[in-house]
Amino acid sequence: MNPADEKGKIWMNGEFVDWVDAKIHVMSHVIHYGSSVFEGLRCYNTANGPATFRLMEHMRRLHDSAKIYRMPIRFSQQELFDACQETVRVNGMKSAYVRPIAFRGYGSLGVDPMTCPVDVVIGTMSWGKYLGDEAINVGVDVRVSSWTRIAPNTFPAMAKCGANYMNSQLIKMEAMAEGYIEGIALDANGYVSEGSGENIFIIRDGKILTPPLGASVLPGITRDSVITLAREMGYEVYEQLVPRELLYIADEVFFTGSAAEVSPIKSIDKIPIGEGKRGPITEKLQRRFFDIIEGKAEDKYGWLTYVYK
Ligand code: PPE
Repeated sequence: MNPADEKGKIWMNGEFVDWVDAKIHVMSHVIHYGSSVFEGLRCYNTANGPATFRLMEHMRRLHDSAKIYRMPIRFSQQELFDACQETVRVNGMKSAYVRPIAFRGYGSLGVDPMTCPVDVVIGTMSWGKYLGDEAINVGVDVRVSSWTRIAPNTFPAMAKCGANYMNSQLIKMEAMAEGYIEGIALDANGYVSEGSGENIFIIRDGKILTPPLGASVLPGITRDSVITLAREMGYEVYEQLVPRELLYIADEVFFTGSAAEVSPIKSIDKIPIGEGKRGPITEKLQRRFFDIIEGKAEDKYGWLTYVYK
């Protein structure tokens, strides 16, 4: 954690508490069983002031994740939306990574969570480039993971649940232990799924492909943004199953995510992708995406919510 962040406040169940005091009991359900649902989004310091990106969509997905896990959240999407904005304001941040999380708290142990309270917390922190400083311009080297993504009817991939990230950690740690920045997981049928914390896009012959929701992917909000922008720019975009080998013969491949933004992939399993550097369509999509989040282009979809106005 950044020491400056630790001087700030955390929103806990409707009240602000000092960062250092924002604690839960070690016997809380979430610690033992991974029973949390969470979000991650960025607040950008745009040319017109700090603004959160697609905040309502993130609050909707938080509620969706909670619903899948029968977890009652006592704050509406609008209340959580307002609380996120307020947390950025209270901490006086210009840019931030915002992390709302709902979890089964302290009550009883045992798998049945129903007697535990559902607590909701929002923290803000500074977070630089997710895949390293060079990732955005140069691209990253990744491998296909030996770990399969969570399979259908095991963990619901559409829910952003804390426990899903045990699978993500296996993917990430294996990749890093072998000198790669990230891993790409295949789904239970061997088709391309996603990264440990990113969706993936593949470009060949000018057409843009991304795995469908049925391939055990998180319905990424950046994924949706890139699909929207790519179609607006005249590209054909298909949500379709992607065989592993298509990765190697793609012209361009990139990751998307709130933390990763739009990050090009320059090699997979040591095979160079295209010319082994960021490709031209990826660069155009990045430019369009960054122009919006930097406040340089018109926000025609209403994706930004200004924090201090
Ligand atoms: N897939 C996974 C598994 C995932 O965790 C993320 C976000 C995405 C796709 C992209 O979703 P979206 O952010 O809505 O575009 N990963 C978050 C957490 C990463 C972390 O290390 O923590 C994020 O990017 O905030």
